[in-house]
Amino acid sequence: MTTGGATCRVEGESILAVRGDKNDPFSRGYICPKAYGLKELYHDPDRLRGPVRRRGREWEEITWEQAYDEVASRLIAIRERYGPDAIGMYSGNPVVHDLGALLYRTVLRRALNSKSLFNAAAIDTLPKIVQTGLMFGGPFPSAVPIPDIDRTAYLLVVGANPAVSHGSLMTMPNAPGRLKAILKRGGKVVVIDPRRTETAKIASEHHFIRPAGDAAFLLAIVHTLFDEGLVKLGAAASLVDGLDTVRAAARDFAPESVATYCGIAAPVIRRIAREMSAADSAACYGRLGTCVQEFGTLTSWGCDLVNVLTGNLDRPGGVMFPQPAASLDAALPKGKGFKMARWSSRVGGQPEVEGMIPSSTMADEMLTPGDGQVRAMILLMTNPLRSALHSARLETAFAGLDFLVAIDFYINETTRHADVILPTPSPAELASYELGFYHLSVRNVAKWSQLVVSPPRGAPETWQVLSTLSARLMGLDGGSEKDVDDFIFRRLAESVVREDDRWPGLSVDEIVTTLGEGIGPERIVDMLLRIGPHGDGFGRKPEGLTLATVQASTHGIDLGPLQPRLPDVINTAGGMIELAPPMVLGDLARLWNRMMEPARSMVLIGRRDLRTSNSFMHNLPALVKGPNRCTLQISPQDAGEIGAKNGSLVRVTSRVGSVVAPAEVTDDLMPGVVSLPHGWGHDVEDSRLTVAKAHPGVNTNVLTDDQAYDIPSGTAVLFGTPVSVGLSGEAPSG
Ligand SMILES: Nc1nc2c(c(=O)[nH]1)N[C@H]1C(S)=C(S)[C@@H](COP(=O)(O)OP(=O)(O)OC[C@H]3O[C@@H](n4cnc5c(=O)[nH]c(N)nc54)[C@H](O)[C@@H]3O)O[C@H]1N2
Ligand SMILES: Nc1nc2c(c(=O)[nH]1)N[C@H]1C(S)=C(S)[C@@H](COP(=O)(O)OP(=O)(O)OC[C@H]3O[C@@H](n4cnc5c(=O)[nH]c(N)nc54)[C@H](O)[C@@H]3O)O[C@H]1N2
Ligand SMILES: [Mo]
Repeated sequence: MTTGGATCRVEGESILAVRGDKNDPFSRGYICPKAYGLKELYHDPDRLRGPVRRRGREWEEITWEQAYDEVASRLIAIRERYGPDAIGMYSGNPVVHDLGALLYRTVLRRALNSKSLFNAAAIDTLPKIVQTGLMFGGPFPSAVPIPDIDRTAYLLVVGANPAVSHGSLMTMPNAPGRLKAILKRGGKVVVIDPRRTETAKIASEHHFIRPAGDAAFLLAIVHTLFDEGLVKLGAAASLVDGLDTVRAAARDFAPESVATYCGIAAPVIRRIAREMSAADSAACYGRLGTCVQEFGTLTSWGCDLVNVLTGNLDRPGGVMFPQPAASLDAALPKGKGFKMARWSSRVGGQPEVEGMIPSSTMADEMLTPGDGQVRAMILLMTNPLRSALHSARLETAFAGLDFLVAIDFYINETTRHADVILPTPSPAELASYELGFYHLSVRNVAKWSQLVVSPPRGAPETWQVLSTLSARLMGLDGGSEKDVDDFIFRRLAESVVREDDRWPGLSVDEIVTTLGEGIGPERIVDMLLRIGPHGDGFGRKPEGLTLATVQASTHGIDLGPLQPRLPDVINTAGGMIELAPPMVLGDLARLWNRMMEPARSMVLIGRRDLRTSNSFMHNLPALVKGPNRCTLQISPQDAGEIGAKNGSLVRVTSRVGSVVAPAEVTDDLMPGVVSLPHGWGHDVEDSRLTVAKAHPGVNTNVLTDDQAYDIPSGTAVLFGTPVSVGLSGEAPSG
């Protein structure tokens, strides 16, 4: 049985082993450590198999019918009393891997009709969404240029650690192998990071940067390109607006002026600019370190300016736009791809972006009385009390809600506050198709992964839970599941099929009739594949893809390397790449002011390791065994100053909180920077996480500050929190 890039050996209801699938054309046998977790997650006795309701400090098992009744009646009562915005929803990171959740959360959002919609993307990607939306026109994710890593001659990695994370906005199996292949073919990988990461250790060179120094560093590259006459636009040549404005904006950012602030010497910055301009192809890739920092939008902009101005947008080996076989963005009207700031968050005034408000606003919206105050929350696969900023304030906010429902399979630090928990099956029990990630993938591929084991009898799939809740909230509960799904499917078909589309004469009626027997995510993916760029157009191109042909190819279909398609992607109102969006330029003064301030003496950044997936894999013995990984990494110089040695307990204090963690002294860290991983702190009594509680670690988001955010996008600062550190006499918290 194969799933994702993995093959699983199954006997009865047990998963015996998980291995890489050597015949998968994309992964070639490599699987991410998370896939190894499939088996342990499936067998984890702490994982909920049916809905539970809280009774004081106890949990009682209830039927699905009781659960739906309770959730719907409580939510409807709150909506009637306080209006739709009083019900918030936060959809978390695992949603992107759960096809049913990804497709049917949209339905639930429509049913809620609330402005209080939070999203993991609004904690980790908003600056990129805003910047690519303004520059290229959106919608996210189809306007994000992705490094063509398999063909590039020069990769500049800024604030990302793909060797551990497998990329994300450059999704790929076997990132270390692909990075090494660049060097093997004579290319170069340059890493800019305050930590000498696993990626840096593979790279040709690594430079420490002071956290949040990136916007200045990238603008200094842009400055150099103009200053030394190296600007070339390549495929973008006839498609850019605002080149002179960029030149003027970069004038003040000479490498010599920013070197002290960002910590990278001027000659190095100039050399990188020259090398990128001269390389046969080059790509600048930024990820979390460019997003969850003080200047996320400016930094994300800087990355793509470098890509455009070195002639690398939309060329093989540069950054390119994937063309997924199935996409929900199929039919947005041209020029209307991206929307933001149609309203602002009620309390902090942060702009809405594509219907989401930044997660930095969540506690405010829950705690501040008044019209529109959030009084109930729906959590869809998220653990914000460990993954979102300023945990203490958020804890108060969640504890004070009138009603909380979690669609989740653990009773963890957040869901313990829930009134009802609705567990959906574990990933091994669901078929999957990476609808979201194929937009960000370094190759065009299409693979349907069958479920490995069947969910228990009577247990609904994720889409069924979301569809049932949506139906009840919309007052459609009289109809059968099939009736409701037919209704949902028709609405979706109407939104993705355009008259001037690639399939002449194809109508919604024809689609709905042809797929009339189907139900759930499979039917939707079938439609999206068939109307997609490689599809069969409902028989109009018989050799094209359908769900059946994709499913029949157990190892996945390779649709080849990324292809140039810039004119197709640009979706701004003016039809041009907006190199200098006013909203982005407007933030330069803030950067400039910051550069004039004295440097912060100590700041905290995050860290991922191979055996984590944010906060939720710590209950799996194979993924937590071994030495404690929740350590405070600190440079020898800083450790010396406070008298800390390996293992010394160090207190880290920010404006909003304080934690104690064991020191790990390492010259991998830049002096003036300390690093703690996130997702730990499994230290609350009433969670049900037996294994995680035995390896609690500390919660770094006790320290992150709700008043620190990137202004244009509202994104919380998770990296670069000013802290003080000192030896602690006490036992570690937790
Ligand atoms: N194993 C594993 N893989 C994962 C995840 C996981 O939890 N575990 N999470 C997934 C998720 S949700 C995401 S979003 C992706 C994230 O993917 P990545 O962004 O590749 O992952 P991070 O390790 O957070 O890398 C961010 C890097 O930015 C650096 N950094 C911090 N501050 C700054 C700064 O100011 N400037 C610069 N230049 N660098 C800075 C950090 O040291 C770190 O190396 O990973 C995904 N993959
Ligand atoms: N300080 C700091 N904070 C960070 C980060 C950082 O680098 N530093 N990274 C940030 C990033 S990039 C992200 S994306 C967020 C992620 O943060 P979250 O979106 O909160 O993701 P997780 O922490 O993985 O929590 C996932 C939740 O979903 C549940 N779950 C997991 N899989 C499934 C499933 O298949 N079905 C069901 N029903 N439930 C499931 C788990 O039990 C858990 O409660 O964290 C952010 N927080
Ligand atoms: Mo993320």
